[in-house]
Amino acid sequence: MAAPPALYYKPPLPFTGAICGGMRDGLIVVISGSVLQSCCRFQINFQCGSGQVPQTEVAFHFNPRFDEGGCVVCNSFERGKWQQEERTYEMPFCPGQAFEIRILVTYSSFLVAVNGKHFLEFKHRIPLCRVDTINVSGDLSVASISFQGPP
Ligand code: 9QG
Repeated sequence: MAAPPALYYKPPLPFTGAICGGMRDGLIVVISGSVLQSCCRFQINFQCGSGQVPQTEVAFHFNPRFDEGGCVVCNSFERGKWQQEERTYEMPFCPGQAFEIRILVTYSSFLVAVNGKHFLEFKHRIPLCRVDTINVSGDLSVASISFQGPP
């Protein structure tokens, strides 16, 4: 089977793709794009397989919401339901503006930086070895999704 690409260029949304090289400590996933002017929400999911919720489990759901006063909801979807939310009442994204999200995967957590600044940490709830797919959807456009870091 061919290896998944290290770069997805201008993927149409909703997008589901394999994580190049699989999840491992030191992997950096870079998502460049723009928030739509009319944005309510968008989401980035690191998930187990390419099915849709609720058929698949989501290890990390990153969900900026403009329709709730500007917050970012993080969660996992396990055993058929959404689990405990971790909310940040800070909004690093602006409708109509470009962004770069860098997600560093470590043995213990996802570390998210937005536009070059650390934003939040989400500790693993699902073992990394079960996570193999990235999914992006909602009110944004994506210029590229790339994977950097250890082979
Ligand atoms: O609302 O919250 C995160 O805790 C749910 C949302 C859900 C998640 C979840 O409906 O939305 O954000 O797949 C979904 O339904 C996502 C997009 C309690």
